[in-house]
This record gives sequence, structure tokens and C-alpha cells, in this order.
Amino acid sequence: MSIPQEPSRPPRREFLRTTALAAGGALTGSSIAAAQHSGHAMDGGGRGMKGHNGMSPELPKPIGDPSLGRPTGVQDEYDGFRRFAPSRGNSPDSDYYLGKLVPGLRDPSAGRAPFVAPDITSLPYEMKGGVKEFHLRATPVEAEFLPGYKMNVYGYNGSMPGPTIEVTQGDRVRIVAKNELPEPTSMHWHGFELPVQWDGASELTQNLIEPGETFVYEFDIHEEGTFFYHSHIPMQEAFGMVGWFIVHPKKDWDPPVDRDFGLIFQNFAIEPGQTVSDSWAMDWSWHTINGRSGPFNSPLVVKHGERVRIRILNFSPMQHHPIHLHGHTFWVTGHEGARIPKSAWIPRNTELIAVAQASDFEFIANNPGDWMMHCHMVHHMMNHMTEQVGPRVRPHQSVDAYLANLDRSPGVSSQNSDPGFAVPGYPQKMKGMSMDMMMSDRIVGRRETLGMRADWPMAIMGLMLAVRVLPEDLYHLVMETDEPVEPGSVFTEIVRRFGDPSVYHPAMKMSHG
Ligand SMILES: [Cu+2]
Repeated sequence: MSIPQEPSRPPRREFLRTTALAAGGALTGSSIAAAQHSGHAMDGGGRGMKGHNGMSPELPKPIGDPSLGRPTGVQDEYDGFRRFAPSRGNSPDSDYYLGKLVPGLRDPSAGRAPFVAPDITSLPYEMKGGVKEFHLRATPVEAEFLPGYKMNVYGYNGSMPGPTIEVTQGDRVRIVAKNELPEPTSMHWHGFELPVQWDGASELTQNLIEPGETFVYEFDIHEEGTFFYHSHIPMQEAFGMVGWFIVHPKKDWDPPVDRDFGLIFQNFAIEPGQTVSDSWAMDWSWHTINGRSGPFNSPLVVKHGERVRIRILNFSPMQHHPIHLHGHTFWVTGHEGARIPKSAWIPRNTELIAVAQASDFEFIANNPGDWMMHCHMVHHMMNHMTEQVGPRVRPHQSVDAYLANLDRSPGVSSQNSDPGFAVPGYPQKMKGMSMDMMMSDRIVGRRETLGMRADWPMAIMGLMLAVRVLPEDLYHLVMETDEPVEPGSVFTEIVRRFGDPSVYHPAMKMSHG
């Protein structure tokens, strides 16, 4: 707001007047909020019962059984913190402040929660003479960032990121590493305190693994925590050569969690008409979580009241990610170094994760709904940004065409029939506004997305994903049954139970372009 300056007004007076106006604005804002909260629709303000088009919105029918909405026999309140509602908090010195030590709902006899990296597989191993033996192959990968958008990257065992290695503290591991790339590589075990000849720093500690060659790494693991492996050739790192290396502690961490997720955030610079990243670029046009761009990455679906751990690795070549979670306060309970002592856990809504850092978030999912978790850098919340000149990528390109002749990459076509690339207006007119049926079905046809608002894919791009906190009965409906679920019905049901349906607008229907 700009205030016309009166010639005689000293700067100090102007400051005071601006502040008073700002405070008045805030008061008006809270009056509106109070009116809405108490159920009185605002007249004529366009924020009441009427939709934007003046039509009364039709809400999907009630679904589920609210009486099944929370597990029985579960302690709801912990010294001022509530498991099933946004917390009113307590003394920051309390163990239960914002849910710090509230355990999960999981039966302790079931053991620790399985580690789940959505859209990435786990690497099997064989026990050989007391050693866990893993086989990793460095390979070119055709990674589908979005349905139909296949990129030529590097990874392991045909996957980018590579498959997850999971071990327990105290294990001895052997990794048989084969190079199936058309160029030398080396593999680094990031964060491990191991004998130097297995560190994978090429030339400093070992010879490069030439194409077709195999190198065997073997070492004991005494640490615990969230680690990863990656190529130690910088340009290969920028091509996506990374994977989780999770070390479960000998003595389970306390308090136990119900969910243990892992997400690898990456950036790529893929120019118009290309499928190969410019690994020297200083700016980054494509962004992936576990190898997929939003909205193709998988929502994390959890039950209301559960304790959730999300491990996040930033393996972008150049850029840091301030990761923000909506609707919840999380604790930063670990980094790639190790578990953090409880006394030093930090409550946050946004945590900056720098390149090659991993952070563990833990929180009680006490607030039902579909919540965003995302990098807060605006350029990282988009896919294939352009400079108002046309397509950055060509869909349906095969890795075979590229590999058939390494000296000649496939030609670039300046033509693109996809209306999503129409200029001007791009990228403000983003791809998610209109999707073809194939793309749409593969995004909204997945179990994890059932019952979300019809136009949710418009909101999830690049380094964003949805965290769905569902009451027990709705979780069952979405994740464990094959009953039909109407678009928007699960979200609307949560609004019915926990919000105010009288002021809720259902989503516009998605258009299929
Ligand atoms: Cu970012």
C-alpha cells in the first residue's frame, strides 16, 4: 500500500500512519475469518454459499463411517498435545511439546515400520558367509518424469534414482559394482566411515571402473541413519546417479513411527526438444522426487493420528531446497550424519536441505486432509519451464535411439502438437490445466490419489507432492478396497467432519484436452 506523502509530513509520521493502516487491515481480516468460522456466510462478498459462477455447489455424498474414524483404545492427549487435532502445545521444555515424543499407533510386536521410497524399488541381497551381498549396475536409464515424457538419464539397475540398499547397523556389506555405462564411473558410499580403499573417490583412492568392468566393495557398517550412494563423477551425479543407503539402528529408535518414507529431490536442465540434461547448466528446468515430477509422483497416504517419518535427500546438482509441510509441525530428528539426540530435535514447518544433505522429518499426522509438501523455491514448483519460446522436451523419445549412435543425439523438432506448449502465456498456462486422457489416467488413476479434489494435479508440479492424512475408514476405502471413489469425495468428507462444508466450493471438473 502506498501512502501519498504530504510535503510537511516527516518520515517518522508517515511510518506511524502506514503501521496503523496495516493493523486496521489485519483486524478486518480477522473479522471475516471469525464470521466464516461461526458459520455466518458473508453477504455479497462471493465467499459464502455461492460458487464463483453463481451456482450452488454440489458436494459429493457423504462416504465412510465417521464412527470408525479413529482407532479405539488410543491415548488422544499427551500432556497438552492432542494426537487427533491440531495441537494447542505446551511448554517447549515438555517432552510432549507439539508431539515430540508421542509414539506411533503401530503394535510394537510388529517390529519397526518398513522403509518405503515411493516409485523406487528395493535392492535384494544374498547372505554369503555372513556378508550381505548386493549387485549394483551403473546403467543408462529411460526415466519417465511424467506420463509420455521419457528422459535419458543415468542410474543403477535400470532405475533413477537407483534401487534402495537397506541394512542394519553392524552388518558387513559387499557391493558388486558393474559399469554398464559407455564411460568410466566409480561408486561412493556417502557418509560411511569405511576403510579408505572402498570410499570410491576415483583416482584419489581407486581406479575408475571402465565400461564393462566390475569392482567389488566390502566394508563393515557401524553407523546408523539415513545415507545414500552415488557416482563420484560430478557430471554423472547431475545425471541422476544416486540411491538410498538406509542403515536401521540395532536398537530401534524411540518413539516408534508408523510410516518411514524416503524422498530423493533432484533437478535436471533439459533444453527444448531434448531428453538429455545439460549437466553444466546453472539453472534447472525439470524437477523430480524419486524420479518423477509432480503430479506423477506418488502422494504419501497415512492414517489420522499416526507418527510419520519422512527422510528427504537433496541430490540436486546445484540448488538447495527449503522443504515446507502444510498443516503440521514436524521435528527434524536426523541428518545424513546420524540420528539427532532428542534434546536437539528442532520443530519446523520449513527445513532448508542443501545439496547432498538428508534430513529426517517426524510428525504426528494430527490434521486430516490433503496437504502439500514442497520445495518453496518458485522455479522448483514447475515442470519444464520455458522462456516463452516453445517446447523444452519432446515426448515419446526412446533411449535406444540415443544409445544406437553415441556420437549423434536424436534430432530436434521445433514442431510440437501438444497444446500445452502454446505460446504466449507459457509457463503461466501450465500443463496441468489440460491433460490428455492417457496422461490423466496414469496420474489420477492411481490408488493413492482416489477421492482427491478433481483438479488437484494443477497444484502439484515439480518438487511438490501431497501428504494425505485420512481418517481410518477413508484410509481403508482408498488404500485397501476396490470400491469406486468419486473424485473429490474423500476430501469433501474430511471437510464435512473437520471443517465447514457450508463455505466449501467443490473443484471444477478437469478438462481433457
Ligand atoms: Cu527447490
